[in-house]
Amino acid sequence: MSNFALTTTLRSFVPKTISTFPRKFGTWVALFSLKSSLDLKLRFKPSRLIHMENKESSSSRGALIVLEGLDRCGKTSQSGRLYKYLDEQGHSVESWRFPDRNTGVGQMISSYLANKSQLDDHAIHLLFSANRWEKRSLMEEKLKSGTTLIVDRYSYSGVAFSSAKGLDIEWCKAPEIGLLAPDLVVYLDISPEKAAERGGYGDERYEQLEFQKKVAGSYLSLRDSSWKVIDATLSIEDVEKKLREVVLDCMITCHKGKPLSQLWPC
Ligand code: NYM
Ligand code: MG
Repeated sequence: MSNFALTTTLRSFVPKTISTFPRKFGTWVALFSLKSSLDLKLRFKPSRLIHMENKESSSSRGALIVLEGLDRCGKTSQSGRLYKYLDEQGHSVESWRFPDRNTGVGQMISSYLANKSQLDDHAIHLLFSANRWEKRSLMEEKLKSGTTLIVDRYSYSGVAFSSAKGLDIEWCKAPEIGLLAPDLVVYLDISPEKAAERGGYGDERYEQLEFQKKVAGSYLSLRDSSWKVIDATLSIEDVEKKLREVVLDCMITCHKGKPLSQLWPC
């Protein structure tokens, strides 16, 4: 593509009202050239199987990127590295995680995970869900204002961990209905045995091999073809590289106006 054609194409992606246009424009040029150097083609695949009711009108926005996986799969390190990279590239990006232990609900969850309090399995499931609901409107605001969110665990953790305890999977999904659907779910794939070898588990509830095996099974039944699965046993750098590729792809689609949608997959 000639420089002129590339410039014209990019201009049509960038709202004229963005006051940071020159910086953003440079960023997107960098992003596109990085992508072409990776020889990646834009993929305009249909949205994953998600109810599309309450569709938002198309406008440029940030991407909702979710990282999922077993405990010790490397999600938290990779979220941090991805955040740093995107931030340095000049993107508006934030790093989030669930549970968000800073809220009142989050503190109840934290105390439960630390075995300092006991709760019925259904009750703690609903608290995890409430913890996402209390951040929902802020999440929507950030995305619409153009900020990309990298989220370490989301609804899939909620369903995978609770259903691994034996709760009905449809019951587990129900309180998540209406939360924002991720634009990308990346699953960092590692066997429960290999994850357990990684410096051992901490003292938190759920950090036990037998339970993690059940969680791995639950994740498997939740996965659909839209998930990007990355081998989490590769080197940190290789995982990071693969992660960047799928994330940049997704960010472009959202920047071009992919509508926001809601959980849950049909
Ligand atoms: N967890 C996390 C759940 O059981 N349900 C949820 O909805 C979420 C978001 O909390 N073992 C579990 C998974 C983890 C634990 O998360 C704490 P982390 O990412 O290890 O701090
Ligand atoms: Mg953990």
